[in-house]
Amino acid sequence: MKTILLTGFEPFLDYPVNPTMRIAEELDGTTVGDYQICTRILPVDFAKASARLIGVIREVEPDVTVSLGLAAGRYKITPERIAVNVKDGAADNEGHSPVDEPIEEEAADAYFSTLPVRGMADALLEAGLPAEISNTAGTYLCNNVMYAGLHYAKTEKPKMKSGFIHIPASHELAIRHGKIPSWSHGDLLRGVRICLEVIAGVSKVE
Ligand code: PCA
Repeated sequence: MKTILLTGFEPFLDYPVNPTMRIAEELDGTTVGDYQICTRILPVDFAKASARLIGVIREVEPDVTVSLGLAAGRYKITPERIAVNVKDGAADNEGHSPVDEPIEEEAADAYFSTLPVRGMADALLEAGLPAEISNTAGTYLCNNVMYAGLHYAKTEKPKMKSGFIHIPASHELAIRHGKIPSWSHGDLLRGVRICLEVIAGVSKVE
């Protein structure tokens, strides 16, 4: 059986719940087609998140790495097309806020996702879930982890596919936050499963 490593993130900034955590927890150990899903939660910490991801990739040896992140304020599930070699953003959970720093010195400016971003967006729409490809994962931790996974694949593990999917807030988070659009946990979970089915080649939508 092949393996998909699925990562979520811990809560951060003024988001006391990260819906990616519950999704990762519920999908851990499940199967999609020929793939076993193995999940981990990453820290919102510029100094540790990439190294944690690479450590887990070395441990799990996945065929595919899919990272999930919360994009609070977005209305759709958005597979990310591109990761850029920039760290810049609000304070992480350790209080660090880098300004205009490269993630990797002397490395590619950007990497394209090697996940089927168009297929995932189309399958979500076909299933009645709002979705579109996003052309920016920002410059915060989500972009950082996406870049790290793709850089590792490019330099060390060329057969591994890798990429990132941003999801909207859950109702649970929206109630606590007060000012962001949200989806039910059930729809978020269904959406992520549909993306995994496209990756696994078992999506009913062609
Ligand atoms: N979203 C943030 C970091 C953690 C998360 O879930 C981001 O979009 O960068």
